[in-house]
Amino acid sequence: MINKEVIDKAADNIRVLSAAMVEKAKSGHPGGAMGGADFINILYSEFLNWDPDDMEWKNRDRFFLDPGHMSPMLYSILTLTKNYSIIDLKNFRQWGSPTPGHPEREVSRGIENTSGPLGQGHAMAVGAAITERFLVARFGEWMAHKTYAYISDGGVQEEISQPAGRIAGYLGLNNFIMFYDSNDIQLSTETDAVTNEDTGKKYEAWGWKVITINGNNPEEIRKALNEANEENEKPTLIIGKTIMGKGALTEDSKSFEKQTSTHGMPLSNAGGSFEKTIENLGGDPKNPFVIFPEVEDYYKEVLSKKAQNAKIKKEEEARWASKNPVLAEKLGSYFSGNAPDIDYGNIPQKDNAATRAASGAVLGYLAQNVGNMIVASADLSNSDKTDGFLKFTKAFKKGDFSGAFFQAGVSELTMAAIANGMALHGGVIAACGTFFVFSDYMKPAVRLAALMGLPVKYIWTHDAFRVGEDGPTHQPVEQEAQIRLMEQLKNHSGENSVLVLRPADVHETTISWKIALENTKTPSALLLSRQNINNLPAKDGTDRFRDALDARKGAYIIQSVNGKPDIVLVANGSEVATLVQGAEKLRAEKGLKIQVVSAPSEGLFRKQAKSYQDEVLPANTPTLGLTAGLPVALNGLVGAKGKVIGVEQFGYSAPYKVLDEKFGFTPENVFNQVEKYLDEYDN
Ligand SMILES: Cc1ncc(C[n+]2csc(CCOP(=O)(O)OP(=O)(O)O)c2C)c(N)n1
Repeated sequence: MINKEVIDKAADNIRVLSAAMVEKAKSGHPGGAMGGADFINILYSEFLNWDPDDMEWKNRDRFFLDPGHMSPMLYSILTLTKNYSIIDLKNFRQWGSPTPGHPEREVSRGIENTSGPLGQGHAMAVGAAITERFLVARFGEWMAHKTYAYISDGGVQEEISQPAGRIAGYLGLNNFIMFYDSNDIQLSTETDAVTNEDTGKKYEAWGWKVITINGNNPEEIRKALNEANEENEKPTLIIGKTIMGKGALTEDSKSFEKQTSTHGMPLSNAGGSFEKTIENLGGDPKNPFVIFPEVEDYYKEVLSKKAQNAKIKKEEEARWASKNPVLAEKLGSYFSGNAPDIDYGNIPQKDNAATRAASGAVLGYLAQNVGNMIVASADLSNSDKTDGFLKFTKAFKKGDFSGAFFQAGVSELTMAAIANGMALHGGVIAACGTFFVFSDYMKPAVRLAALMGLPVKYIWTHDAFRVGEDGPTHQPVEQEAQIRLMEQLKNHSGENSVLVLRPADVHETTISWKIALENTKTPSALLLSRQNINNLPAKDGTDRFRDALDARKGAYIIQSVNGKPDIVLVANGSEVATLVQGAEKLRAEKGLKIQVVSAPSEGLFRKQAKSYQDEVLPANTPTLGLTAGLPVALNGLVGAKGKVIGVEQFGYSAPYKVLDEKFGFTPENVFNQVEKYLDEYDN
């Protein structure tokens, strides 16, 4: 029988620590953390399965926090579980501390996901829950585990919650349990200033089981979690009505609960009394950073039970592994995070095809040769050519996760956040596709993938105005420059936070997929053409695939000259083929010595030796770039005296060949522009 008193004491301890952290840091969010303490305490002590001695244990239950501003609650519970120290709590929000304002993924300490941008945390959890089902379908129920998410009013209001709720309900993710901390207070107002929806009914309509409880009552929490754990058809939403700032008092010992001001500032700044509150919660205002002795003892017991349970589960795994050595090895390789071993030269490509079609061909090969890849599309699989993958598998369905395709529906941001959750869960390679122009809808999740260093693959097709008649709404112009900014932004390991590849023909597309799959440290983006592109010429006329392997250096010479070139022409994607044609004419009619360069990734190129960079883009040589995007996308490559021909306005609706003419993306215009530029350069 669990001692009720110690349970309440532990929750109060979380409140004391949370309030104290924020007070000491002079910034942060105490109110929500204090209200959620009862739930988090019951979840961690009685339900969540993990191995305190092996935090990265692949079969652990996952806990995803959505409102990252409630980090004090998470750090406090993870201090009771010995993943953080009191010193870490005292250094909350300080330079170099492991306790940043919003949690940053650190699995070894129990932080599954970076959170802060509201809504994404629980959508990532949906991705983890899907992944668990995917793996269970392949390796067996012995590796089943639960995924828990914690959401708040802000997350429920965010747009992303709609498809996340729809998808979890549609797929019948009964392994997914979400607690909604419903305290009726948000940042600047109470919730009734912005909403009167019946959230429970909304989730029920999506196919969820919904349980409403007093979220500060341990017995009700326990009962709801038990029910949710027994549910075998649907995801469960536990709506916990909680009290913001539970236990807070004013200077004259009146209640200071349910105050909007406690959302985002220290209690004393918010109008309450830190000292009175700490006393009220059983702490010592002069020394609040303390784990109460009985709570310490209690959590010691909790941890030993967790370790014991994990041991039993691991023994079960060992029995399974000894009976299924081949599967066990496969499972190990899936969780290694290593790139799959693929013979890329064996992937058949049709000459002169669109790079999206070439990507589809690669995906078809991967579907048959990589057992742990999940590909998604936001209702564009036949256009973004992720159907190349789908042809060899099937889409996930409620109760059937034996396929490997995720039909996300029209919900790009959610798809990207779910892909993040898949990568966070581990054991799979996640890829997702849509039109490049709609990468704008995905950006917040791409940014988190970049920050967390998740190797998600983005398949962005229809990469330029050549989508044609669909017009400017569908014609990316500034998108390449935007995503290439992320190539320049370093992650906390000092790497380019995103790898961006815009291949120039079908063979470079195969190689770009190779580079993307071998990039296991950051997200990779493939920018792919809608229209056909002529294969680039092979250097000695024999093996273009072999030449394209040089794409690994980010930029490489397609056509070289003896001695110093008169001009270097540089581009990526389909513009390289246009340069090659223009160069032909210039050589024939002007006798110029022209070096043509394909530069699928400036980020990769800048990592090469200086001597290589100088060879590809020699200094003091006229250099002209051609891009179907904003010129800034190539400015860094052409250098100070270089020139870029690009697109500087939104597109127009017309057949793409007409647009090529109108915008000057023709060999003739390359010819004219080079002449003009060389005149300017010399003068
Ligand atoms: C996408 C996004 N928009 C805005 C914010 C800023 N923000 C942080 S918390 C919050 C209000 C949410 O309140 P709630 O989720 O109810 O948390 P509580 O007040 O209960 O702590 C807002 C607008 C954010 N973190 N993320």
